Amino acid sequence: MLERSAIKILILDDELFMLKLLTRMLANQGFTSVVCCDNGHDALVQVDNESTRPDLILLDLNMPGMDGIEFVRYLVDRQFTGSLILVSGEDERMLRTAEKLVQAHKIHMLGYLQKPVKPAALLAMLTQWAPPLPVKPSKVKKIYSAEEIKTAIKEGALINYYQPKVSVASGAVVGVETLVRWHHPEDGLVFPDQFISVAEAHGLINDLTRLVLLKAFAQAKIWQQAGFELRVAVNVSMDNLASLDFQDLVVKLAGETGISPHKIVLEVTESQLMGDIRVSLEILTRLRLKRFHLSIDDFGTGHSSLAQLRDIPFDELKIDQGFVHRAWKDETLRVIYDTSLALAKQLNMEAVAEGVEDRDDWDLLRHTGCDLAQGNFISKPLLAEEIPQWIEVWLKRVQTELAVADSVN
Ligand code: G
Ligand code: G
Ligand code: MN
Repeated sequence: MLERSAIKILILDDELFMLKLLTRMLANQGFTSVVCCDNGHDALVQVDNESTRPDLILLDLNMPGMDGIEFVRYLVDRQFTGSLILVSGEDERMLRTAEKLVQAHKIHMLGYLQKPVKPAALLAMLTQWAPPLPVKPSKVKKIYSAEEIKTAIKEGALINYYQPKVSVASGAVVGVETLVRWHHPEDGLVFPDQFISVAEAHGLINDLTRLVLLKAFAQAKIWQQAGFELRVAVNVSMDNLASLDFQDLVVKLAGETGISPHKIVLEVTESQLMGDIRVSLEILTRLRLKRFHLSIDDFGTGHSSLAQLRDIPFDELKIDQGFVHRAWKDETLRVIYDTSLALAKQLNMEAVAEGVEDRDDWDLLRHTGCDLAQGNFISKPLLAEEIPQWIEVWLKRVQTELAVADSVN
């Protein structure tokens, strides 16, 4: 561990008073290698010179000339590997937004401090400082060509994973969401964000979805015969809903496998702006009439929106993970989460919270009466054959650790 006096700290703030105050606070705690700058240009000179390059920067957001956000962009250009603490008089929401931005740029953030800065808060943040890890060359996400995806579909290299959805009140395992992955011969496990949009753009999404549906329905049958009553959800791209053949396909496949429609959920996300929605509306309405369940996925993001809620008879609303994880402690997220939940209830839909990652998230769902939960706290997506064993372990966990039954009457 580096001595406090050896950690190079740069303070960038246009107010002389703040520079003095922070320098004093730091010195009181033994941080004595401190350089002050009252403008971004001077600070960049420090960053550019290897001998003065700081390990840690305390950065003010609001400065005349180059503001804090612009300064961060220049740090990115310079591949700055040190850490950052934002110090600002802006309100909490503004600071949180700035923090998100910095993190999106992959610059290490220790956190933000609101002015007036409390010495204890500053110290708490400083003690989290650690030397940067050696930079690994960041793995560039490979995007695959249409030809490669076509081959993968043809050769059956796409494998369905299944992520459990459980009842928040009882802990019962209600169903699973099918999430497709590609078992690539050289690259290993490839995730849908690396091939779904290419499949959509090159007219391959129908073939892909047909394969996913076929396997998911066959699997649903196997579970049914083994005594597991699971609803099986499949993600449907809006591009799938461009031709009336889709509804025939779903009805036919369900009929052939002998799965009753109410055991099947179609999760719909609108990934691009729709032109003519009459066809998709007709498909979804007819599927709903046949008692297939319809779910609006990633609610609150992109185009999964109020207009869709108005137009399409959904049975289920999935609150996007971006509004669930940490909603128990973040006021803005909490308001969006509560509102989405209330919308679902008032429109008689089941609410599913996605991205439940820890016990605090789970407890929020319990207190607020969300219907279903999905996320890594419950289980990551699994292979079909792992599901029975997982259910056994989960039900034990429900009884012991989660003590769900005690408040369910
Ligand atoms: O876990 P994950 O990385 O698998 O999923 C990423 C995204 O890919 C999710 O938004 C999910 O809706 C989407 N996705 C997963 N499987 C399918 C599929 O079979 N079809 C479509 N259209 N999207 C899918
Ligand atoms: O279809 P949809 O966009 O809802 O797909 C769910 C996505 O979220 C998948 O990529 C899945 O792997 C991912 N996921 C599932 N549970 C969690 C979780 O608890 N946390 C995070 N960050 N992602 C999750
Ligand atoms: Mn989904």
